[in-house]
Amino acid sequence: SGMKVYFCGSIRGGRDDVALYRRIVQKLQSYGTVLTEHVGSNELTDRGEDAAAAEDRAIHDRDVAWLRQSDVIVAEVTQPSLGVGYELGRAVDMKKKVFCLFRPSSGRRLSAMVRGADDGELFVVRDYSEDELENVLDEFFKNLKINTQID
Ligand code: 6K6
Repeated sequence: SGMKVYFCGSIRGGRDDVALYRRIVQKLQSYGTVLTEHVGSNELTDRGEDAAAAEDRAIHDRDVAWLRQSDVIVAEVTQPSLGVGYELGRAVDMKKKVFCLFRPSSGRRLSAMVRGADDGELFVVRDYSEDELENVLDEFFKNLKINTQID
């Protein structure tokens, strides 16, 4: 499959959900190439210490280039992250297909700027619980293949 998937999840916003990000990345790899595997990496902390010498500018520029190359953006938005919010805004501007996953069981309320961006087509927000994760992704990618010619 030649589909390029860009996955967004919190890094400096906090790594509470990293185990879930790993699960998402693993599932996404069954649909295509995941450009941002590191978001699900256990070695990466919220200080981003794995960046070592990598400058923030280099991270930003590479991620924006990957966003541009991607066919679809999947974001886990339960843990608030400025970087993820920024990526979603850039993705909307690029008219990319965006799928946001939010867990109401967190007790949080998703930002109106993300929830309110849902247009039922290019930008979709899906509330889910952890046990539904794989099914929710399967359903989304099944419809994506029907509605677009990406495979
Ligand atoms: C480089 C190599 C491994 O780790 C690093 C350092 N940090 C980042 N590397 C790659 N992408 C990053 C890094 N920091 C943020 N991002 C992007 O922003 C990711 O694609 C995430 O979806 C998002 C997280 O933003 P913050 O604000 O929570 O850090």
